[in-house]
Amino acid sequence: MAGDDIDLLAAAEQLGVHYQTAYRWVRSGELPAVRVRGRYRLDPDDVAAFAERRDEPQPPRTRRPRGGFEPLADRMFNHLVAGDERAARSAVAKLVEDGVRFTTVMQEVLVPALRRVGTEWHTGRLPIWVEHQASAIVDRIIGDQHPTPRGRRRGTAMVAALSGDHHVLPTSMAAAALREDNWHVHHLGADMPAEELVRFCAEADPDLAVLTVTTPAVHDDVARTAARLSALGVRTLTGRPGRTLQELVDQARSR
Ligand code: B12
Repeated sequence: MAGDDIDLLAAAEQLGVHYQTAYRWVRSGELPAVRVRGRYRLDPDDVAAFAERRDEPQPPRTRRPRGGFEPLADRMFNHLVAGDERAARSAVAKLVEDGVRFTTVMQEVLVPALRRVGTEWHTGRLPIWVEHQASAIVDRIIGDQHPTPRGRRRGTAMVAALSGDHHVLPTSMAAAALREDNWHVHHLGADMPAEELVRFCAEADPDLAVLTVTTPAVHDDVARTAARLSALGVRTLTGRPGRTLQELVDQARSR
């Protein structure tokens, strides 16, 4: 190593991370370092190369379970209906640990299970409290799995549903999918007054606005708000029931 090597603190500063984070990377062997008299020394070129590698957006992982997702979605439905939060959470955690993207888990496991809950509730086979409990469990699962990808952000996005639409889960899923695809996301949730949403975008100037729609009653408001956001120069995407999170991610990427 050349004489201008640096210590771990300087490397952490160069990488813009906490000392402990840099230490963890050194210990795991991801960040090259040598020990001199009990202290780590690093080559600044190695640190710069490491920073560059981290900045590259990660290729999406595409693992699928051997038996496909359908049986997993059925089991998830059963866990949600039984209120078995531990089983629901650990089923999702296991898939993510096995390398399935969380966006895929949401779309292929949580969405079909929720749809089935909706159908059974609508036809009177399930009481409303089961639907409420199932929604609360899914809400916490999305919180558990809050994606924090590495690398450069693609841009800033705002995700919300307008006043009159109380379905917050599709907005949480859209926010999580965009986060997993390296967007910095402002998640404003559901039932958001159009006026406030437009004001937020005027001030925060996001690269992308995503309006999620689940209740048909808000369609006209959504169209009007999308037009106002576009007039502000904010690219706006509108989602509908049945549209997928992968479609959202693809549309967000294409300019
Ligand atoms: C949970 C739930 C509720 C909960 C919501 C709680 C919460 N924390 O979110 C509560 C109890 C509040 C609720 C209330 C109501 N609900 Co509700 N609800 C549901 C349920 C079971 C799940 C909703 C959900 O999360 N869906 C998300 C899913 C599963 O996927 P998705 O809709 O395809 O959404 C995808 C897209 O939006 C995509 N996406 C998001 N953003 C973007 C952006 C882009 C650009 C793209 C491409 C994609 C995209 O992401 C999602 C996942 O892929 C559904 C069942 C269902 N089929 O969805 C009923 C359902 C939506 N509800 C329904 C109804 C009728 C109501 C009520 C009117 C009931 C009532 N009489 O009060 C109220 C309306 C309240 C209101 N004003 O909004 C109906 C709607 C029917 C219709 N077409 O009008 C459904 C379909 C149930 C049914 N089968 O009848 N509901």
